[in-house]
This record gives sequence, C-alpha cells and structure tokens, in this order.
Amino acid sequence: MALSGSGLFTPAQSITNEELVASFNEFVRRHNAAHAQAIETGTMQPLSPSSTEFVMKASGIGNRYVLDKAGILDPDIMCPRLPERGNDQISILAEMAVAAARDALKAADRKPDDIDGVLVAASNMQRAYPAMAIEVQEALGIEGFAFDMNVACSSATFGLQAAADMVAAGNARAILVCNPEVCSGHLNFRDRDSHFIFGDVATAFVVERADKTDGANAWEIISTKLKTKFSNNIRNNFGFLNRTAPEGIGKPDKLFVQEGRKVFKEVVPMVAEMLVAHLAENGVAASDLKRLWLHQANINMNDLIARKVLGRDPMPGEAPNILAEYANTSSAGSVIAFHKYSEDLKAGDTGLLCSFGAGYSAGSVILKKLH
Ligand code: CO8
Repeated sequence: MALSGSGLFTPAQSITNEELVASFNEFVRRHNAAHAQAIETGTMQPLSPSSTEFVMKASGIGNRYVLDKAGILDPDIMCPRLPERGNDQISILAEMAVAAARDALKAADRKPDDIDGVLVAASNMQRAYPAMAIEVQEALGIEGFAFDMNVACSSATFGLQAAADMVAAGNARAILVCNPEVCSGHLNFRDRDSHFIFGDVATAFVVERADKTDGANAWEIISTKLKTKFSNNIRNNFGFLNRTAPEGIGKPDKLFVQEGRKVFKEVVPMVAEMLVAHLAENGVAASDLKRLWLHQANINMNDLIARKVLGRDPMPGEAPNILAEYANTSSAGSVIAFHKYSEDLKAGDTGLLCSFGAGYSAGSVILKKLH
C-alpha cells in the first residue's frame, strides 16, 4: 500500500500571538472592571492576563490560520463567525476538505474516476448527517462510498490505516482521506490555559496500491500501528444530547477542555514507547529514519518524543515543526509536516508519521519513499 500524494488547504486569515493575547487581555480587563466590587470584597477572583512569552515558550506556537479572524479577536465575541449556509451550498468543512483533496489528487496524479472511497477523518464534524465525506464525494464526482470518522488528533493516521486495509482487502482501488479541522469552532478563546493552542486547516491524501502509484512523491506504507487508552484529560462534551439537559448548554465543558500538564506527562511516554516498539517490530533502526513527521501539539513534547525515538537530539530539519506558523491543527498537524517536508527525500528513504491526542489515541506509520 502507498500514500501516493498529499494536499493542503491553508485559510487566508491568520492571527499572531500578539493579536490573540491583546484581545484576550482586553477581555480580562473588561471582565475584571465589570466585577471590580466582587473582586474587591474577595467574593470573586480576578482573571489573569495571558502573555506572548508564555505561549511561545510553553508551546512553540507563534501564529495560527483561522477561517474568521474578526470574530475571534473581538473581545465581545471571541468566537469565529461563520454564517449558516443553505442546504444547497457546500458546507464549510466539505469546502476545505475539497480544496485539500484537489491538491492531493493532483499530487497523486489521480482523477476522481480513480478513487473508490472517501473518508473525512477529523476531530469534529459540523453536523451529524449526512456525512461530510459523502458531500466531499459528491463535490468531486467520485463513485463508490464515503464515511466520516473521528479519532480526535489521531484521525489522520487511523484514517490512513483504515484506507490501507480497505485497499489491501480489495474493497477499493484507491481511497481519498481528508482531514478538515475547524479547531477555532470548538476552542474556548476565553480560557487562558488553552486559548492559543489551535488553528484551522485541511489536509488530504490518497491511499492506493504501491505498484499502482504515479505520484512524484509517493511513499510505501511499510506498517501502521494504532493504540487507544481511555482518558478524561482531553474532553469535549458537546453533543446532540445537550438539549436534553438544557442547564449545561453553553458551559465551558461543551468546548475543548484539557489538563495540559497531565496530557504532556502521560502521552509522551505512551507515544515514545509505541514508536520505539513499532520500529523494532519492523526491523527499522532509529538511525535508518531520515525524517520524523510528529504530531504537532507542543514543541517541547515533540522534542522529547524525537529524543526518545532517536536516542539523541534531533538535527535541524530531522523532525520538522510547523507549530510556529500553524499552531496545533489536530489531526492535520503531522500531515502538514509530511506535505511540506518530504519531497526533498530520495527513493528508498524511510520516515515515521505519528499522531496522538484525545482518547487517548496514538498512531504510528512507517513510510518508505517509492519515487
Ligand atoms: N499566559 C501566561 N501564563 C499562563 C498562561 C497564559 N496563557 N496559561 C497558563 N499560564 C501559567 C499558569 O497559570 C502556570 O502558572 P503557575 O506556575 O504560577 O501556576 C504556568 O503558566 C504554567 O502553566 P502550565 O503548567 O499549564 O503550563 P505548561 O508549561 O504545561 O504548558 C500547555 C501548557 C502548552 C497546554 C502544555 O501543557 C501542553 O501543550 N500540553 C500538551 C497538550 C496536548 O498535546 N494536547 C493535545 C490536545 S489536542 C487533541 O487531542 C485534539 C482535540 C481535538 C481538537 C480540539 C480543537 C479545539
């Protein structure tokens, strides 16, 4: 099996740390002013400001692309404003997925006629049904089947394995996997601990038989390994049952919530052990790896995982990081790193694509460049 071409859609608007922190701090100033009396009498704690130095140092994030900058930065709104579209118009998630998919199809030198299945694998779907994947399938004019799947930040690697298995079983000649992530739609921009973490983007890739690839940057899928282990440390309780308990509607737990420190401490060893074991099972030595396309959540986390896998500090460019420009883009992060930093490698070179996140979930994919 092979990953025979990848694609990327990057929104036109972006927000720097300076802009985001200025908006957050204005919200804090207004909030504390409005509750000055309660704060004065000690019945309410004042909110603390955010800082660009903290954000860069703690996460490596300097910027994020978003679908709507104005709504996010308005201290009265602090949420993207994406007007509802009629049912006769393509939905936002499908539109982003289609843009990335066209790029991936071109890279794989494939036409919609060559594809038998579409997966939209992402952290959040914008509606329950019909599946976004079927909308993408329709927009691209693809025959066959399509479905959505959600494994949070690991959606792309889980989607890759699902696609590879279906192609290997002979159920499809080729499958298009799309990862549209509107993280700004479910990020709490009023939460100091996490307001800076996420950005919007879409990636896509084509999976087909290795002996059928025509793409100029095609990679054989040597092996995939997936793991999940239940944890409440990254959670979002938004869902269709919310209206059955109206007292909870609009509460912070209906957006992204995490215990960042615990995630860091628990996920680094889990992922590092999994990657090391996966490489050993496939007889791949760390010294054989030309590149690590790690999940892009936090620079310190990535440096630690790269060090544990390689047994030394990564050399510049060896474990490329896109956090400074894109922030955490959930399932799309490691695919962006792959998309931007894989073409320069030679046929026969080996690389490791990896994801981790809510669930917990983690995915590892060993790739070898075909041509
Ligand atoms: N500005 C200034 N100071 C701050 C800020 C801020 N914005 N936030 C916190 N601080 C302060 C804290 O109050 C604390 O102060 P003190 O020491 O006085 O108590 C100090 O800074 C240190 O705080 P932390 O210990 O929380 O800081 P860390 O160094 O741990 O960094 C991170 C926080 C960046 C969140 C870090 O813990 C991290 O990145 N952890 C891993 C997170 C991760 O990988 N999560 C994966 C989630 S993604 C996923 O699975 C997909 C979900 C679906 C997508 C959802 C889209 C919205």
